Amino acid sequence: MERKWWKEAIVYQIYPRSFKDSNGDGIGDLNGIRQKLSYLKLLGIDVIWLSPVYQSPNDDNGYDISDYKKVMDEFGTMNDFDDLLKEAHENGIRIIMDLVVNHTSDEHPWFLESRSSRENPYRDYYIWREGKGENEPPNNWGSCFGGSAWEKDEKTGMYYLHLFSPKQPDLNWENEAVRNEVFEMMDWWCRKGIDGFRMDVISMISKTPSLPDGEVKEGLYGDFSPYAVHGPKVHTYLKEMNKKVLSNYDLMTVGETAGVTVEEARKYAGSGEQELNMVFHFEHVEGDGELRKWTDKKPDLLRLKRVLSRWQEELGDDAWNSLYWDNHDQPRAVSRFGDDSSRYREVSAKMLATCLHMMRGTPYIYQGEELGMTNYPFTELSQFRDIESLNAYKELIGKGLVSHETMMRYLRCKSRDHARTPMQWDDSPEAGFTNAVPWISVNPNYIEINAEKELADENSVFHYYRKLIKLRKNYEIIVYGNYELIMKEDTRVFAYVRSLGDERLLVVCNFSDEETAVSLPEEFFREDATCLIHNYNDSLQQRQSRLLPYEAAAYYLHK
Ligand code: TEU
Ligand code: CA
Repeated sequence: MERKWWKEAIVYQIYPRSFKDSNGDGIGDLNGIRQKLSYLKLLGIDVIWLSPVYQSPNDDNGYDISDYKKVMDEFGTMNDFDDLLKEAHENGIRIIMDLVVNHTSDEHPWFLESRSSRENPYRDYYIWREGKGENEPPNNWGSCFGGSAWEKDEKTGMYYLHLFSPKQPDLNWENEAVRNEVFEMMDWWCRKGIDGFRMDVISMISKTPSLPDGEVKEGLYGDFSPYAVHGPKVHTYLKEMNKKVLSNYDLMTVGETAGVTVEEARKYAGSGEQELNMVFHFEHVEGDGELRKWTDKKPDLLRLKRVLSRWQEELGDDAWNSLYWDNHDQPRAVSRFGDDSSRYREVSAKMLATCLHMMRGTPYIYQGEELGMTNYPFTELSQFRDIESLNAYKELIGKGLVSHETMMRYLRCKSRDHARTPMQWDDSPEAGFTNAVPWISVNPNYIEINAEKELADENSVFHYYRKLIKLRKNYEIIVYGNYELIMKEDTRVFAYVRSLGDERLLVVCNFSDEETAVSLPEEFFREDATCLIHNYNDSLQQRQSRLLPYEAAAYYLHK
């Protein structure tokens, strides 16, 4: 398999709004990130993925961009950005930018022009259609954030498409001028010296031009995905982007491709395709909902094993995988897949980290995950900031589909805001994130869970992540080895074997809070095998037949 730096890298995602406030306005910013570069260096990561820092009215926290070449005032200036990039590079850390080009903000000058008249030269930059009837949108599609995916614009009496909020109109990629604007903008950032892109909902940029009605589920709106996800020209556009921009630089590119299957991923990220380096799939974090994404059930381990193993085994040598539990759209991993009780929080956070970081692919750590940060104990609707959570509450309650109590339980489990509460740096007021009132509340458990405390404790979750990162740097098998799931039907234990040449690696993770009997392959418990990492710090005997609650370990053998 071909060696590449981005296959060997560990990525750390920063959600700037919630990372570190340097100027006391309660909002994280670029200089805050700069102050914490030494922390990231200590952790050992190679790449920062920066969630959007561009000028934005913040309807969706920066995923609605009104100027791609300006920094959001709240985050600082372009000079601050340049300084951050320079200092990161001096520390051996690369930065990849979030590229949000399925849509812009409705306050982007292109859209202001576009909506101003039917004849405006920018009209075709967006997707405008006549309504079906007087007050009936062009089709029945629902938007990801609730309501119709169409907004009627009174000025010209036509509708524009927005797969997300009405303040995020979709760009018309059919229009060559749009593509050229986007490519020129990307090139401008590349010339600045950035190291790549994470491409927001890039699987949705091409729509079936006839925009047919979608199947109606739950009696609300039609499903646009057959016509707008992996649409007819998505690969044509990405090949064009690759040719015109990406191939001219040494970049890392990862596509956010909701709804992607293994077969489809090979097209986006196959080495011969000249499109992207890798994609994010969502199979392990989606599909568990009772009402759309909403649920309060724990994920099913058998399904999780099946899904992650399929991606490990079937993507093959030709395409590359992204590994993640968490991002800014997901609840906290330890609360969701592990156990955030005080008894098991640390050990289960380490178990999850072991399970993911010993797999093949490029691992992503979401800010705070390396501390074992947990979900927030939300009790009131007024505590939420996220447009998705607030809209879902309004819509689902409004339509009588769910009660207030049930919806609050769902939000307590799955709201995107769990990921967005401030980084917990120390035990001073507001967790050292800010000396003002933060834009969203700090999790009250910051006295117990914070970076300062974990840095001082060599058995902390933080130092465990450091160790995992070092192992990946020292053992090729972790990056490039083959993967095989063992104990397939076990409902508590996730175990797999990696192999590369004469080397073998056994990874075993107990996902349950009970001691569990196992029967692990003999060879890993011979004298010449070593235990590379273990999440219980008392000097346990290497155990072939019993696992403690949430126990995890990796055993290595060189024949
Ligand atoms: O998310 C894309 C996406 O598919 C979301 O609908 C995601 O599934 C949802 O947030 C999960 O609840 C990207 C960004 O990551 C997200 O933050 C943005 O809100 C969205 O695109 C629009 O830009
Ligand atoms: Ca600030």
